Amino acid sequence: PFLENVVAHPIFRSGQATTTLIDTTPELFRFKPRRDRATKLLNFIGDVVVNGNPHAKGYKPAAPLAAVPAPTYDHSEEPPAGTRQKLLELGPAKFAEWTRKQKRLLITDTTFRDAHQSLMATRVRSFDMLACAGALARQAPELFSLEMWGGATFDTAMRFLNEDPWERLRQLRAKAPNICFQMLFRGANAVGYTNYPEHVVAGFVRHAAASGMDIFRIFDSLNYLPNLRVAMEAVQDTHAICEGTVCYTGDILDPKRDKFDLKYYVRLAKELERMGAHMIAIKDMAGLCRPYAAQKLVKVLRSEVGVPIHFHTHDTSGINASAVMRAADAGVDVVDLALSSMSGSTSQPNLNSVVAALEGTPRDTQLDRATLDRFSDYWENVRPYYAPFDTAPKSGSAEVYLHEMPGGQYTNLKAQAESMGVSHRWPEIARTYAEVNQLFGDIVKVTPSSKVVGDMALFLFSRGIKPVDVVNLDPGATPFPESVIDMLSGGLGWPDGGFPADVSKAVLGAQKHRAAQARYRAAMKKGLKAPKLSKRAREAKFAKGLADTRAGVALHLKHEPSDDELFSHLMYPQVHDAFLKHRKHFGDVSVLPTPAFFYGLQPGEEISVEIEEGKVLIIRLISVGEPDADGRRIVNYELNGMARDAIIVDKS
Ligand code: 3PY
Ligand code: ZN
Repeated sequence: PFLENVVAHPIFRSGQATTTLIDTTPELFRFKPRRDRATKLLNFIGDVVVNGNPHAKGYKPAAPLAAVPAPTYDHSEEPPAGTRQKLLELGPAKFAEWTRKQKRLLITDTTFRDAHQSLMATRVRSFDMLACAGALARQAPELFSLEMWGGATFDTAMRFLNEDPWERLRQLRAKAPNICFQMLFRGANAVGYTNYPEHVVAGFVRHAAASGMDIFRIFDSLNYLPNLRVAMEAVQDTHAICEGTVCYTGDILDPKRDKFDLKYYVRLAKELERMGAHMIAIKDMAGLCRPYAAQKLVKVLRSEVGVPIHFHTHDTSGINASAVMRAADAGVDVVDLALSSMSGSTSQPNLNSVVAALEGTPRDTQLDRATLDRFSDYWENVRPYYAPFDTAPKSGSAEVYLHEMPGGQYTNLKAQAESMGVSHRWPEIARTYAEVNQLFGDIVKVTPSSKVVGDMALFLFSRGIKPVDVVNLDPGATPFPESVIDMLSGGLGWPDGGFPADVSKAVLGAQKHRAAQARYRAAMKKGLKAPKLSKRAREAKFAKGLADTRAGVALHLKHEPSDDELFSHLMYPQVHDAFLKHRKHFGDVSVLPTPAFFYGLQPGEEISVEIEEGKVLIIRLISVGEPDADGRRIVNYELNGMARDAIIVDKS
């Protein structure tokens, strides 16, 4: 573009250009893409104004939503060193030792990931995180980590927010270079819903670590440990912490739920330690770990394994801050909490209040509560931007001990029930979910196994089939959801003891059931035995697989993919295609303030948009014209004080 500008400039064309033309003619540096970017954004806003954002559920705020000021800080000051510097200095094993030696309770802030995944269907945009991340890095550098990536964020960023998840990671990293970043990684499912080839899983881990990820919490939705091996080894080849995860379900205090007793969890944790985990997470994704169970579990795990224990829970019951306190008493090293205004209900317990509860005690967190309160205030004011997605229960409920749904699934399944017009029968659906869990033999329920239980529950409910009657159906004759067939066939791995044979046979039919049983037996025989490869050998093996995969993706995209594009495509091919198309058409819309992104502007409303550091567009909506014969409307703006318009097709 620079050369185009030079060649097009009147002085150059007059033949009188000298080398000083470049120094004396600043407009040469104003490239067309900048104008393009403004035009694209005006088209996007115009489209939202005229047609609505297809992902905003038709919601329109009554009055314009004001910009929320984030906590301020001195931009010339570097953030103080934090856990990230410690990790880079010590390496993961020594860092874990340091973690275990801390007397204070260490805290992971989940506000940027699980809190909004559980409360607001994972809709929080990078914009609102970036606005406060720089201040957080400087004012709360004692935090152990920020959980800000993985889980459902990868999918929703592209699918609903038209954002690039990799850019989110790097932009946040730039704002907060001092606190460890943490992600949730679904073992062999990476950040998707199905199993990916080994080179894809390992490649993804590597690229995430290189892009700034420090702590990988790796879990399997059936606690099937062979599914964790590839990701765990891949993390061990980087600078990052490999956090092996035990998903918690059932109730260790209930002798009748003996499938998931204390021994079960201890066995898993020890196995994970043997597999090289630097830390162990207890992942209580549904908030089922009751206070006294948490105390017992942490106490035993802490004495049975030598690495730090990291406790994750949800406050769905309303009582799980107490589980955190009991875990703290029992010596847990790190706990997950969310800032006050993003906590409670299906989200994590309240970070600020736990800090207050421990002040002056041996496990004082050494975090400054007044500072954290300012960040909570910020989120309290931002939260109304996400009103159409903010559908979590208003209070805690002991119903969770019946249905055992993970925090993030509850609101999704409820919305699905609503769209089927059966939300008034929610208690029956919740009961069906619990019965389907028993039908499958009582399994761990977390993405993606929780989705399979949900799919089956809605399938049976909508057909009026009782879960206990499934075993009496003609084998293989009912069109069960694909996800159910896949899980019972071993597509997600295996729960302890496999799936009940009568259910497997009824769902799969006799022949497929026999094949599934053979696969189960082979898997049990193999167990965790895998060819022990050196790091070099692993790298070579995966490099070959990835090179072939990359060539295929290049063919599809019609250009050589960047690593970001490669892994986004591999996780979600169609969603990524749609994302690229949107970006080509409208540019990078992540720079827009959230109200403008979801709800457009109202006449007279003005926003400032920083399209890159120091380059700001002031956009004011003036008016929206009537549609012409072809349904086109003229949207009038002022852009940096100059009249501009966009022509938008009204799709109504
Ligand atoms: C996810 O996999 O997204 C989860 O949050 C599971 O709890
Ligand atoms: Zn969670």
